[in-house]
Amino acid sequence: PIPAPSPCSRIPVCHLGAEMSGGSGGLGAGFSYQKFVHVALEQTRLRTALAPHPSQEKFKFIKTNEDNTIFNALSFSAPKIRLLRSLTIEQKNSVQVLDFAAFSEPEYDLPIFCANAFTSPARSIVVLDLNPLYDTTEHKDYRGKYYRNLMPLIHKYSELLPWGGKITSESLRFFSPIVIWTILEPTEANHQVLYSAFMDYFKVWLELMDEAVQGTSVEKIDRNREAQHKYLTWRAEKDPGYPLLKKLIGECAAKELVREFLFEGVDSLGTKSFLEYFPEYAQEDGTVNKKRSMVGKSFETRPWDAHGQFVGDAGDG
Ligand code: BLA
Repeated sequence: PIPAPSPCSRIPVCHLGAEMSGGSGGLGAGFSYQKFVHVALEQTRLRTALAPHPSQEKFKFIKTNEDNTIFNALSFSAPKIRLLRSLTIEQKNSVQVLDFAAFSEPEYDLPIFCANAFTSPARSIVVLDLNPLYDTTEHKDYRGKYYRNLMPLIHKYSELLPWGGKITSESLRFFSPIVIWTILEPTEANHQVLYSAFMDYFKVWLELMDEAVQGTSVEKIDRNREAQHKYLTWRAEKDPGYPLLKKLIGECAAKELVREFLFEGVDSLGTKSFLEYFPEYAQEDGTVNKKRSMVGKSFETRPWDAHGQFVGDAGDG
């Protein structure tokens, strides 16, 4: 399909000229997330046939406010995979960003692969997870199905990628017991560990995808679709990366990138609004509260035990 004309001047509708080079190599804070994406796509192609997703065309070339900033946006679909997309942002000698996610077709209740890293010369802020489609505290069967066997992954990395401290409380329901939430010094050694964890987690997701069997009942498929839509709705509205995107490409393009690329499906998989899913954010005039969190930050320490059982915030008593 031909992408719809964009009202945003920073997202060119017609692409002339040569394609920008993909791997810009080790830039910025000393390294690049391009290799993560490259190897993940290679691994995916060993198992399935990736086809370009329609959203890719429109977002391949994004103009930024700053000359030293390179955006790379790729998106695909495949059998069982509704959307696999990645965005990297590279700023010479400063910021490096990775946002890599994979969403299954609603016929499957697969977790959502989620790898987010924001690296500045000061630190790397990282979330790596197989985000559950269903809250694992409420849905013990879902936790058993996908996470019981994966708990060793958390032991493998808990020392080198320790819990990052207090976090937006609302985020927790989108995280699984094997989430890696960490803040690191942006050293080469830490980058290597992160790469290793990223590949381990992504290979696990690919394995789950391979084994996934299609849900049979319409109700189950509808439920999966709505759960994915709720997740997309949350992230399209409250993702912590948005202010930076807005700064780099402007509000109009940032909004399109979020709704039509990063969280594509938010406008098609369901019709419920943000406030229908998250009424606690409603303001008196009916608009969405711009605060990221209504509850505030909590969970000083990892709130799951070794078995993936939610134990909450020890610090809050
Ligand atoms: C910070 N990013 C954060 C934090 C989290 C995440 C948990 C710490 C602050 C907080 O507690 O909210 C990531 N939160 C997530 C993810 C989910 C979630 C992945 O709920 C999924 C459900 N980060 C990015 C991208 C950019 C980015 C693409 O993933 C930039 C384009 C930037 N993240 C970024 C910045 C901060 C941050 C600048 C620090 C500033 C802040 O805390 O707001």
